[in-house]
Formats: sequence, structure tokens, C-alpha cells
Amino acid sequence: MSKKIKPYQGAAGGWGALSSTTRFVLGSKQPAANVRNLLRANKVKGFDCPGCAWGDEPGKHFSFCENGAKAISWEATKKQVTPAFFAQHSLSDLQRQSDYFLEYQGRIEQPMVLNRDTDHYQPITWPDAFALIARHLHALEHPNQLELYTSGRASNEAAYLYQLFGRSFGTNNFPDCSNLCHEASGVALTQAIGVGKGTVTLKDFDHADAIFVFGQNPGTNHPRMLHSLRNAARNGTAIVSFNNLKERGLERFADPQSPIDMLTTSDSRISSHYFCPRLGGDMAAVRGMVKQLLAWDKAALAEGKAGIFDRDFIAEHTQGLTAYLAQVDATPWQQIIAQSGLTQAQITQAATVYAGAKRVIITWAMGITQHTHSVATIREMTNLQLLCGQLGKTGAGLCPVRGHSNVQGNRTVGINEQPSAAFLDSMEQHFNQPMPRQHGHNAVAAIQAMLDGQSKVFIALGGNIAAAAPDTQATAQALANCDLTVQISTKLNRSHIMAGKTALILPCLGRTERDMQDGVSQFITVEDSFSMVHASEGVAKPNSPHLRSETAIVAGIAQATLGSKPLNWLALAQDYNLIREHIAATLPGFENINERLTQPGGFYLGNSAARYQWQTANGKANFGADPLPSQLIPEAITAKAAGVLSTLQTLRSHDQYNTTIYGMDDRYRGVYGQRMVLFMNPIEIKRRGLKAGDWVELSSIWLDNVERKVGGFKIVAYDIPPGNVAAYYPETNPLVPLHSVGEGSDTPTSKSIAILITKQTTARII
Ligand SMILES: Nc1nc2c(c(=O)[nH]1)N[C@H]1C(S)=C(S)[C@@H](COP(=O)(O)OP(=O)(O)OC[C@H]3O[C@@H](n4cnc5c(=O)[nH]c(N)nc54)[C@H](O)[C@@H]3O)O[C@H]1N2
Ligand SMILES: Nc1nc2c(c(=O)[nH]1)N[C@H]1C(S)=C(S)[C@@H](COP(=O)(O)OP(=O)(O)OC[C@H]3O[C@@H](n4cnc5c(=O)[nH]c(N)nc54)[C@H](O)[C@@H]3O)O[C@H]1N2
Ligand SMILES: [Mo]
Repeated sequence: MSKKIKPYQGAAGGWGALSSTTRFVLGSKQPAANVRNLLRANKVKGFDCPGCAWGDEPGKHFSFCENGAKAISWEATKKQVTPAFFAQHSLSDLQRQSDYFLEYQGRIEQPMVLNRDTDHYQPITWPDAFALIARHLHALEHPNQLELYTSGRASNEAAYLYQLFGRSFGTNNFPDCSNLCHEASGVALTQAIGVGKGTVTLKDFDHADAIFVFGQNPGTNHPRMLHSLRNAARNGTAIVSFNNLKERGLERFADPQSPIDMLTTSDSRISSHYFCPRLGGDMAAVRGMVKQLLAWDKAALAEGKAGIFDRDFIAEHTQGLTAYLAQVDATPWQQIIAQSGLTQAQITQAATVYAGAKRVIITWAMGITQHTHSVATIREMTNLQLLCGQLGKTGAGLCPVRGHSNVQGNRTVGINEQPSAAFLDSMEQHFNQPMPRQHGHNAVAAIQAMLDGQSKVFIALGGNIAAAAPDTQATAQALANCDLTVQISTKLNRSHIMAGKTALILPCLGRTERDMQDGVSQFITVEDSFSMVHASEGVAKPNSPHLRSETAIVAGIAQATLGSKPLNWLALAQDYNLIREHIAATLPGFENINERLTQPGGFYLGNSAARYQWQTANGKANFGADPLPSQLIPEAITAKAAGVLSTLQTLRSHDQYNTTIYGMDDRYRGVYGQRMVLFMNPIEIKRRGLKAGDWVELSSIWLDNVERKVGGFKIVAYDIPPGNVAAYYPETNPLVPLHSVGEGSDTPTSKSIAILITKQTTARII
């Protein structure tokens, strides 16, 4: 694997994507089965692509993408991590291996338990594993000493059973990957419009006049979104991107599944306008757009013309306009320009596109949600949409683009550390048992509780918290403090290695695999970013006969711990229709779920805000009136730094799925054979007396006195605003302080970390 930096000249997609997919799929051990699997992904009968949460166009061309193909063939490997592997590698030995090495070993073949005396994992039977968990849970002094983590790949059925188990045991401690991801979107949208989900459907993308894409890299993370953007662009829709980096997928795209694109190598322009704000500068940019629109609105009204704002919509549906506009008036252009890093002319240009469009969609992802003031930024984007009545009509609305393929569904079915009273009432009534009312721990609070020794048992339904969570050293210590850690997983990862005093690995079936219960093939359900619920049925032969479904594993833990309270868990795990009936009986929108699932493409859960029903305390859509943050990096931090601070964003390469590293290339950013790179503005490199290719050490500055440092990063000159730098996650997670979190969301601020950069003489990795 040769290391090189070679700027990418082509469009996103195209031959590059096709050749990468083919290499990835055909290069693996079972090409035929892999390709067969791919063809069935996202089809009416078959499994839902485990890649991302973008929606499907049912019946349209086979809608997998390059990175979905990687996700599927990664899971569908024949390689296995057997007891012999664990006999060969001690825990200490595995601790020295990279994340790439760990996941590359293949699928975990059977349940394993850690033997601290020998420092090796050894096999354990399923009944013994369940009994071990039950013993630990019975020994707890309080149910809140249990933490139940979920990663967003779990099915609705498994997640529903999991939350029922946790609540029947007596806790609302449901930290989940959402807490690290789109939490700010849920919080902000619930405050503003009474529902924490996007208001648009996939079809709306065909009808928008303008689509504003904030802080998102769909070319890598939601490649199927590029189809929608490409089609829209071809129909004349203005696509306005706000991104700290020039991302190729937002610039140009050639569809690798379109014979015409491929024959003519024609590629389509995606963005009509591309703005590169400073990290965290989007709230100021949107505030600037509103300030400009307000000026035009006032001028139009003064001339007796119709204003820019939708006064009928505002009067009928909203509250808080006056306070908000006063806040806009009070925000000086100077502050808007300094904070956004954009010129007034650029902001005016964005406002011009917005004002000229009848129907506008705003989408966003991690570039917006992983900052200190993310909730306020999403409120600001919502304010803009409310001002112009861009909600509830075709081709318009708000669209947080979710990450994990079923992260939205997990929340819907109750993975929530702050459940609503209505949900708990419904559960209590249906299952005829009390549900805990005290709010539980989110991801950061759970880690802190384990660090403090308050929480003692950690169970994870998927994911890799050890690598995904911030402050790697603190998270490792938190896990090590636990009496028991249990990971329900498909592949070996860091969380198995950073284990508790006793540790279990429980291997589960993946989305692609056939799930037989009682002789009948089961399907599961998932919900995409557009609130579409659909069925997914695995087709591949399971990697090992020892694997159990996530649902069966959760039922096994619950039955061993609680017996048949409030119901026979094992019976539920034998027929997922029964679980769906409980879902239908306790959650609005799921009525007759088993019948409705037979419709091709599944069914739409609906969105109250899109129907102009505002489920807020005052029954209205609410404008937020937050001031801009006084500083993006607080003075308390700047004052502590002995040197010039930079703001670091931690992001994904093209060859990874969160903590799963498929390969060492990041094609669209021109990085090959390596991941330890720091993207930096060429002028800034020079100003600091550095050169591209120099090795540097990064240390973050935070309010405490803990040293957080990583080294061995190579400088890459890149088109990024001066003062901002970027590097890959999870290598940089040791830099993210556990308590550097978003206001109101508690999400780690993975896109804005104050760091010092120091030159190293060697490529020493710390
Ligand atoms: N192939 C693949 N697909 C995935 C994933 C994966 O790892 N691999 N992960 C899944 C998950 S869980 C998620 S949440 C999503 C993540 O999807 P994304 O949000 O696209 O993921 P990131 O790589 O974190 O990219 C953040 C983007 O925001 C930009 N950005 C960062 N800070 C700012 C800012 O302050 N302002 C603006 N305007 N832009 C900013 C960055 O330059 C980058 O383009 O993808 C999902 N899909
Ligand atoms: N610095 C920094 N940190 C971040 C982010 C960032 O941008 N920067 N992004 C954050 C975001 S958006 C997210 S969502 C989190 C992700 O956090 P997680 O969801 O915890 O992490 P993943 O890497 O997606 O989890 C991968 C593991 O899941 C297991 N797995 C895969 N498929 C299945 C399955 O079908 N069932 C089960 N049971 N297990 C399975 C495999 O064992 C694999 O090793 O990371 C967050 N952390
Ligand atoms: Mo995510």
C-alpha cells in the first residue's frame, strides 16, 4: 500500500466508484455471493442496505452505492474469528493492534468470555453467557447501575425488546450513538416544531427550487443522496452547499449506475453555489441570510409591494417572531462576517437564491450537529424556513440526514434516555407494569457514571463505543472500571479489547443473513431518514451456526434476568410478528403494521409538522431567538493556550464506516495508503514555518488540566479556511474532551476542538 497525496481530478462516482466497488467486492473471498447480495439490497424483497439512512426509491434501478457495497461485503465475509484465534492472541497482544487489523479478522464465530487469569477470551455457551449476565444484574444495588448502549444498526424489533427489557429491569439508561450524532437535530426540531424528525420525503427532492446542504459530505457518507441532488440539479434546482471543505461529491458527480453517464463519462455539476464557512460559522451565515431577507422584506413593504416573508403562515402557525427579529436586528454584520468567515456579498448571494425559490429544502448532518451551539444553529435554520413558510408543502422542508441505517427507528421504538410521559404511560398500560420515570444517562453521562464507579454493567447492542466515544483514555478507563461489559457484535473491535473486569462477546447475525426462528425465516423492520418503515429480510447463509439474532440475544438476556416478566421473552423471539404487534399496540403510527408492511416500499409514519400540527407546549411552531455565540472558542480556552490555536474537525474518510476502517484511501480528497494526515491551509502552513509533509503532534486545550495528545500526523496542504484543520476520526478521538459538549444536546463537539500543533522530528505515533 503506497502512501501518496494526489489531488483527485474527476467527478465523484463514475469509473472511480465502479472500479473501487468491483475491486472491493470481487477482491473478497466470495465474489458470487457478494454480488448476489448486493443486487438484493434495498429491493422490495431482500435486506435493507446497512450503509446509511437515506431513503429508497422502490422498484427503481438496483440502488446500492459504492460504500453500501463495501458495508455489505464487509459483513458477508467468510473469514471468522474463532476460539483458536483468541487462543493465539492474548488481550494484551490485541490491544497493540490497529482498528483495521481487528475488524479485518472476520466475523466472530461463537460466544466468548474473557478469562483475566490467562488474559485470553475463551468460548462460553449461550445459556452460560445469559446466566452470567443475570448473576451480575441481580448483584447490582440499583437498576441504574446498568448502562444499555445501542448503535443505530439494530432492528426496530431488537431495539423495542431491548428497551422493554431495560425498563422492566428498572432503568432508562439508554446511551446511544444518536447522542454522539444527530441529538441536536432531535432537540432543536422538537423545541421548534414539536417533532424531532425531518419533515420531507424523498419525493420532495424532485420538486424543490433550491436545496441548501449544510455540513455534510454525501459523496462519501450518503452516496445515494447524490442521485437525488443530480436529478434536481438537472431539473434546474439551485443547490447551495455550505461546507468547511470543498467536497468533490458536492461539486461534480457521475452516476456509476447510469449507462449514459458511464458511456459518455459525462458528469453533472451538483452545487450551483458553494460557500466555505469557518468551522461553527453556519449559525452566523444563516443569521446573515435572514438579516438580508429582512432588509429586502422591509424595503418591499415600504414600497407597497408584497414582502419576502410568508405573513399568512407566520400569523397562523408560529410564535416568537418579534423577539427573533429583534435579535436579528441586534446582530451586527461585523459579527456575522467575522464568525461565519464569509463575505457580506457571499451571504447576500445565498439570500438571493433563497428569496428566488418558491420551495426550499434544507439538509444537514455532522458539520452542523457536532458543535457547541448546534441546537441554536438548527433553530436558526428552522427560523429561516418558518419565515418563508417552507414547511409542510411539497418540495420544501427540513431534512436532517441521519447516519446509521436504523438510528431513527431505534429512537422511535423507545431507545431514549429521556422518554416522554406519553410513551411510558402507553408501555405501562399495555404491559401492566410500572415503568421507571427518572430520566437516564446519555452517552457522555454513562461514560462519566462508569468512570465514577456508579454504573457497573455495560451492555452494547452493536457499535464500538471504545473507539466512537470522545476522550479515548477516559472511555477506556470507564469500561475497565465495569464489573461486566457485554458486546453484541458482528466483528471484532476496540470495545472487545478495552473490556471490563469480566467481558462477554456475543456474536449476532448481520442484516444480510437469513434469520430462521422456529423453522420460519424472519424479517425485521427499519425506518429511514424520511420516516418510511420497511421490511428487511436476510438472504445469505449465516457465517456460523452459532450466531443468534440480536432479537434472540436480547430475549435470552431478558429471560435469564427477569424470567417471564412481563411476558415470555423467548416466545417473542420466535416470531417477530408478535413483537410488531406490541409495537403497534404501544406506539402511534404503527397500527396494523404487519399488514401494512406488505405494501412495496413499506409505509410512511407521517410527520405531524408536515401536516401543520405543532406538538409543542403552545401548539405553535416556535421561532428561537438565540444570540450568536460570543466566541466560537471560549476565552477561557484561548487564555490557556501557549501558542496559536487551530480549530480541528474530525471526519470520515471515503474508506471507512465510522470506526470500521475498510482501507487506507480517501480518494476524493486525494489521500492514498494512509490516514494519519492533517489537512491545513497552505498559507497557514507557511505562516507557521511548516511544510506539507512535515510530521506534527496535536494537543487539545480544555478547561481541565488533563493532557490530551496524539502524534505522527502528516501535514497535507488543502483548501480549508485558515485557522481550521481537519483529520480523521477515530484516530483523533483522544483529543475530544468528554465534557466538551453541545449546549442542550450533550453531543461531543467533534467538529470544533481547540488544538495546538507542534512540529515533530520523526513520525512518532503517540
Ligand atoms: N460510507 C460511510 N457512510 C456513512 C458513515 C461512514 O462512516 N461511512 N457514517 C454514517 C453516520 S453514523 C453518519 S452520522 C453520517 C455522517 O455523514 P457526514 O455528516 O457527511 O460525515 P462527516 O465525515 O463527519 O462529514 C462532515 C462534513 O461536514 C463538514 N463540516 C464540518 N464542520 C463544518 C462546519 O462547521 N460547517 C460546515 N458548513 N461544514 C462543516 C465537513 O467538511 C464534512 O464535509 O454518515 C453515515 N454514512
Ligand atoms: N471524533 C469523532 N467521533 C465520532 C464521530 C465523529 O464524527 N468524530 N461521529 C459519531 C457518530 S455520528 C456516530 S453515529 C458514532 C458511531 O458509533 P457506533 O455506532 O458505536 O460505532 P460503529 O463504528 O458504527 O460500530 C461498528 C461496530 O458495530 C458492530 N456491528 C456492525 N453491524 C452490526 C449489526 O448488524 N449488529 C450488531 N449488533 N453489531 C454490528 C461491529 O462489531 C462493528 O465493529 O461515532 C461518533 N463518534
Ligand atoms: Mo452517526
